[in-house]
Amino acid sequence: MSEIPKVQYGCIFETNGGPIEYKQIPVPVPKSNEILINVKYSGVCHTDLHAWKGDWPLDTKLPLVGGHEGAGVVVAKGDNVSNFEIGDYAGIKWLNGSCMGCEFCQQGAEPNCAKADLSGYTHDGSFQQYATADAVQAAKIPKGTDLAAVAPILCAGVTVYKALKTAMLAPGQWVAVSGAGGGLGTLAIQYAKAMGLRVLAIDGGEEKGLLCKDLGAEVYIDFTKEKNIVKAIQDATNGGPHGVINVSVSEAAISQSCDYVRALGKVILVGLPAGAVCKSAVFQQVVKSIEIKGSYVGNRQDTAEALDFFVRGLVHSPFKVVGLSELPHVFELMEQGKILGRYVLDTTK
Ligand code: 8ID
Ligand code: ZN
Ligand code: ZN
Repeated sequence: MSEIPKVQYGCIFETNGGPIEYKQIPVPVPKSNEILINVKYSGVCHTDLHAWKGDWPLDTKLPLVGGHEGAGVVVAKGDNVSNFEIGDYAGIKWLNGSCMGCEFCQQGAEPNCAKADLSGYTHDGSFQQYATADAVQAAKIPKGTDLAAVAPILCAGVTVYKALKTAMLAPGQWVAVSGAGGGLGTLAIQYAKAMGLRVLAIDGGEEKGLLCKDLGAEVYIDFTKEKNIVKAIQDATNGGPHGVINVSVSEAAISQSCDYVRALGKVILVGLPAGAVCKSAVFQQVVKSIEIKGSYVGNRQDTAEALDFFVRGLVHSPFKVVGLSELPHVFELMEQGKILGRYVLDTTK
């Protein structure tokens, strides 16, 4: 066993929207129920940007180390941990831990637990070289897995896989992915295809269009160019998609999905633009009998299933690796909508 240092490099901020400092910070000590993971790579999710800005109606801890798509190796564990051994590969997810005793935890809906502890939000996350995770919720990653490539599966992959399950669509039906060129969207296209669905992708710009098509979307709608988005989507899908996975960070795009979805269709809300409201015309909603459902990450079973698709080579996040110290730059690009797929941080740089 390699020795665990007392200090490490991490990205930390003291105030929401304040400077993000890449500096030496203490290595956390795992509690009795926790494992200590030497994080090798961490994806950067748009949620990390929301956490830094503090634009959601839920307080973050401060100071905070963000990050919740961490993939690494177990280097220490608390006395009560029996499901991980030193040397195992483990993943840090958004849901770091939960009470395991409330009505939601009891039915496997741990993300909905009122006491949910969130990585990179209420619990220091994966933008550091060593991070702690509740062993019950930490993801099991098979040994030999490419840790950079698997990182985006831990939030983006699990989330879109769960959203597609929530939509309960049948093979051969159309699903629209709104925000298809981003971290969640690029994986949603591939999970949808692997589940036998036909994919219409919506995002902005030619580069994202080429990427979406490359990943398996049959149709691409460029929201920055298309004048009548509702008509274009309904025409391309012969009456509207049977389901919509909303992963954009746009209130307008979310409300619009209630307009173009097919009768009896499912509108799934995943993206969380600050202060947004989903507007659906009651007349249309009733006459078309559409469903609007929220979907929030996934539970342990969803995680295992989403990882299985990755391990079998069915889904692969288009990602770019940069050093952990580059996090502020990655946030800038993300804010401008310039990221194709995901950025993954190498914690050694
Ligand atoms: O459990 C959950 N519900 C969950 C889990 C993980 C992430 C929710 N999220 C939320 C994040 O907090 C964020 O609000 O999902 C949203 C998307 O996360 P992401 O995929 O990590 O973000 P991104 O990589 O920046 O991709 C967003 C894409 O949306 C496009 C952008 O161009 C970008 O490619 N987009 C935007 I902004 N406006 C659009 C529009 N009007 C649009 N695409 C189509 N139409
Ligand atoms: Zn996330
Ligand atoms: Zn609970």
